[in-house]
Amino acid sequence: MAKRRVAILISGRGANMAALIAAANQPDYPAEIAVVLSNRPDAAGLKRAAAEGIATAIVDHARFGRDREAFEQAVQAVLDAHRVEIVCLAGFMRLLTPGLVTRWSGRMLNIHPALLPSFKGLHTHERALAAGVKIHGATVHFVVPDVDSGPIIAQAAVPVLDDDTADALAARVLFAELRIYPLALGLVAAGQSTITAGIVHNTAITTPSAQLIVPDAD
Ligand code: 4DW
Repeated sequence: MAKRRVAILISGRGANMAALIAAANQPDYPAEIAVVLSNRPDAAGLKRAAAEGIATAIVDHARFGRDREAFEQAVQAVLDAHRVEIVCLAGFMRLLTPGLVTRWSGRMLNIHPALLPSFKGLHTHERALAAGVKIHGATVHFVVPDVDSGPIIAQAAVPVLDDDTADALAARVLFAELRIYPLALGLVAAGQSTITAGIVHNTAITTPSAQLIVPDAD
């Protein structure tokens, strides 16, 4: 089977990007990374991707001023040039307009460092600690115009420990992120994640234990 061609959009170090690249290096994985695109010319993830032999592109948002549509046209041109079929946001920090998001409906994924719909937005680990929740985690979802609101593809849970700091909790959640983002992209690329009435059905997951992802925290 032909592999789905994926773009990873980053703004920073690309921790999740690296996990997706590692997964895509496996022969049986249903996706290949066609291009890594950054809106920041200095994003450390660009060098990391290039070192893996992956094409990289920079679309510097600062060059477009307030014109988000011109920025997104340049992004779309890169996606077209690399014949991209699926887009993964991985620490990408530019809010995308409904125009681009709708164009990629059902084909654009994001990872959020919380168990959605709890803790949408920023500073999720601080807010989870302040709320006293005992289970926290990460969510991979399809991107819709409303931030952190799209259909949920996969989630991973981590425990919140009594003496946690935001940094310690963030590290535990990141470990979970690195597990579920490749899993979720694999499901979508294989056509095993379908959206019906806003709900994702993961048709290949048939046992409870296959759905419950609780990475070993230590
Ligand atoms: C996200 C949402 C909003 C901003 C940054 C990140 C989460 C992931 C994401 C990126 N682009 C997106 C999403 C999303 O979930 N949904 C859509 N697009 N539609 C954000 O507001 N960023 C601001 C800039 C921050 C910076 O440059 O540091 C901005 O003004 O774009």
